[in-house]
Amino acid sequence: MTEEIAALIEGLRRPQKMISPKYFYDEKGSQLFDKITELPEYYLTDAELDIMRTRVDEMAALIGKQASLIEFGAGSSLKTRILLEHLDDLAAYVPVDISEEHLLASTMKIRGEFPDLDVRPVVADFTHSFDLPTPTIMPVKNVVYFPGSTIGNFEHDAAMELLRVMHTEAGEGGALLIGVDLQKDPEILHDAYNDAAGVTAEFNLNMLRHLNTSYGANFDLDAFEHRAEYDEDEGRVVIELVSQEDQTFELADTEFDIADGETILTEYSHKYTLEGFAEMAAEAGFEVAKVWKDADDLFSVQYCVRS
Ligand code: AVJ
Repeated sequence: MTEEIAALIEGLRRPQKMISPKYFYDEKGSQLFDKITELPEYYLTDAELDIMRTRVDEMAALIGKQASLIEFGAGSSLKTRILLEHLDDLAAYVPVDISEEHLLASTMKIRGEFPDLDVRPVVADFTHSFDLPTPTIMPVKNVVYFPGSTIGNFEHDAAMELLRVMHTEAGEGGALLIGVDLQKDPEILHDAYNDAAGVTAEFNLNMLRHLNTSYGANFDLDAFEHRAEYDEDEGRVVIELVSQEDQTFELADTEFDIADGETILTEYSHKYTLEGFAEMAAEAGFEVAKVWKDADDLFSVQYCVRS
């Protein structure tokens, strides 16, 4: 049995069954996520893009000349391209992703659009420290870029670990530019994860389809329902699949029982206060030097320097 299958089985054997959100993103899941980003209720992408478009010159000034931009994730998103367009004097752009296929596709796209940029992709699991490539030009500093509030998927301890990896990769004099979603009116949060068109529900259920087709599972997709609720005390949206009956399912020749009303946790999406995030950043050795927010204070992009 692979380590990956063992981890999946371990998650499903817990009192609170869970499957990692990384299983959302097969081809269909990635398409559904793109659709989510276009939903009227899903404010995150619009707000972050708005911040990038209006404040990118300030970001470029802080990043400075001849920096190496290290993106945690494959990159080639619109946000990354806005940033790259305004950083005309980068030593290198280093996208880091665990999926080689994904990474090479986005690297080709970026190279096509930015022929003068030194693009140095790294295949690595960025939750652990990794070796950086040696660009042709010696960078003045490293700036880690982590957009999308993907940090929100990680529970506190894991988020701290990730911030520490970023601190390591940033190195002496380095910085972090990170998208951080903010705590807000619970109704706005509820709607963002319970859209009227049902795309988020489809995205959540698609995880089971993905496990059926690629991991030897036999989930009955009609016997589960999407649930997303904001837990105000924990400051996070809890996304689950709720079993609609007492049933049994299989994954990699292992059987599991799930009761009527029992849930499988598929994702946390943590929302932060500015103080709460600054505290975590400080604990990882970063000082928040600048915070940009959209006009409605929904989302933030933060520039953190090694303290
Ligand atoms: C990609 C983790 C930022 O938490 O909002 C969107 C994923 N899940 N709708 C988020 C997601 C359901 C998204 N992140």
